[in-house]
Amino acid sequence: MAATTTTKTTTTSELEALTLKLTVAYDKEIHKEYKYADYLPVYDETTHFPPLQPLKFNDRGLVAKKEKPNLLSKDNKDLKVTKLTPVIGTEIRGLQLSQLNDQQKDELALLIAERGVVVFRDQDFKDIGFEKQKEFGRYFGPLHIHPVGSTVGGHLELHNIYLGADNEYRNQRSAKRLTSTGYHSDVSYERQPPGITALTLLSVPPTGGDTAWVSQTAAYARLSPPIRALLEGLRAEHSGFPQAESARRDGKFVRREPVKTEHPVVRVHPATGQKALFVNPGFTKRIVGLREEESEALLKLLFRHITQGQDFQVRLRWEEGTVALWDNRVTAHTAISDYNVHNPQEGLRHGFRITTLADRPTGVNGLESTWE
Ligand SMILES: O=C(O)CCC(=O)C(=O)O
Ligand SMILES: [Fe+2]
Repeated sequence: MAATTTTKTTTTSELEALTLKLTVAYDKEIHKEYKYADYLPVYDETTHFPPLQPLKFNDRGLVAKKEKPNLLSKDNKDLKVTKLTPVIGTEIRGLQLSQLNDQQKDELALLIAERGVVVFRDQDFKDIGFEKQKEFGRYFGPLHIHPVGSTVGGHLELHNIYLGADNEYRNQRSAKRLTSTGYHSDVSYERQPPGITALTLLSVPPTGGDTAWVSQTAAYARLSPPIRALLEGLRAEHSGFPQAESARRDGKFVRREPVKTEHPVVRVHPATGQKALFVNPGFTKRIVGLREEESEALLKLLFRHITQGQDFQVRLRWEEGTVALWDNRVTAHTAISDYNVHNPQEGLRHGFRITTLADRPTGVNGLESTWE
């Protein structure tokens, strides 16, 4: 892999005014003709961020009308809204995310909370430029900067999604396991973990590379009343340490020191009032206050429930122009890396994620997240 180093200075904001030392994580020669070459992954190897501070969060879904008369307007003759499954996932055609007004975005926030994931087809979103993409995300909450991941150019808030033959780091990591799937809720170890995430693919393989989500609202509702009652009184530890440690081991830069947070195991969504399981195999390490064997057994049960519950999951087949938005408070998701990155016929899968931070989780009877 040719590792090239570039230095880039931007001026629009304090963050962007920082001088970033960027190491590209791809082979420039392979992508010379690629339309979205500016979006290929780079590692910023200089900017170190202090811990995240408490932030004000105002859930846009709280002011939305339940019927969503603006987003799902009867006057829009092009609009086609399809439930992808009865339980989770809605697909929308005939609306451009880039054109939505504030009322429509508020209603969208509520729809995402209700349906877990909302998929927009035929979007121009990938072509509106970095600034408009970030501005769209910021409407829903402050943008998260990933502590270790590769990013897009000088835009640290755009988290890169790329697995190519020229990115051996990712390839080798996934080769260690029987399956590449791993359900998680994005960076759930943060004190105020993400609400809405928008994932845009710029380049979609002809087949494969789907994404799957599980409804944590449905996962919670399926449990028997005594187990629900038990879980409602518990917190679980979510940790960013293994991710940071494995990045360091692989020689990657950690731009924010990892944290551990104890979040309620059952979380109440501020806009819908719905209860959802808030544990995931990606980041949840133990249930607080239980003996080790009890915690292991309970997490094993819940992780199996989440990953095997195909009757409350949805799998998205990406198309050119697809953007998927989900609410990390009520879903977990996994990439499905089933294509051979070493075979050019199987294509390039490349995109970027915009992740918005949300509320400090609140559980049943006001149970709050805590940390040391
Ligand atoms: O690439 C994907 O399908 C999903 C990757 C992912 O976990 C994310 O974007 O948060
Ligand atoms: Fe993710």
